[in-house]
Amino acid sequence: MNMTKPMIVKQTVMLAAAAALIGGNVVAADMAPLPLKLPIPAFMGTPTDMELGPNVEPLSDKPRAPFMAPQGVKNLAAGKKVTSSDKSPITGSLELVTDGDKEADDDSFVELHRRTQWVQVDLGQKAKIYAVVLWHAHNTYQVYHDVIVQVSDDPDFTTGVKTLYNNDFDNSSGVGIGTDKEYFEDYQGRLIDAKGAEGRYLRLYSRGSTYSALNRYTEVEVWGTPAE
Ligand SMILES: [Ca+2]
Ligand SMILES: [Ca+2]
Repeated sequence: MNMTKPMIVKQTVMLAAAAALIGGNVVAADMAPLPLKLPIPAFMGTPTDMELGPNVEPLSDKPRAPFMAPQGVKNLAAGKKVTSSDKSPITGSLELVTDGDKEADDDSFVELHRRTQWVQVDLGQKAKIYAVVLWHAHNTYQVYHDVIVQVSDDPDFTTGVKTLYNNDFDNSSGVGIGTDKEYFEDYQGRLIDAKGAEGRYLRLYSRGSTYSALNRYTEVEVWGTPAE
């Protein structure tokens, strides 16, 4: 113990010049926690009995750790144009996906038909993306199926497609098998690490939830910087 102590002190001093300690983690000085504005939690407590597959992430009662991204990143999806596989949503309109309203209210989401559907956000230009944050619906406990998030420069997603997230473990949506976890919706949304992937268009798939066969989208945020 006594022998290792001086070494740790030395490392800390060296790192202090180019880094900060945030949430117990050493972080480069040009990084900062993503400035997310979260909606009001709509429910508390534990889920009622629900039949869940083996692919569901256990519920956590802790808030999500801050996500570190380069300073100055913005939500590039704000107010941007949204298109969809569903040309006539059941309720709401596609603009609701990027209008900034993430609350769990009945007029805050667009509701698409059953089976696999997608929404697509056009960022307007190519961007370097660090995080995608997605709220389907957080009015009650539920797990969405076949959550797939892809980025491309091709609006038709036929070429240059990068998959950022895919939890369609049985390929029921036909986009390919994914190994990511299913998860419970909540007010924090799902934050997906995009690791600096580049592209202009984001496409987000789903195939109903444990609550409903329909597909709700409350908000999509795409945090990044315009690409050079
Ligand atoms: Ca919204
Ligand atoms: Ca599936």
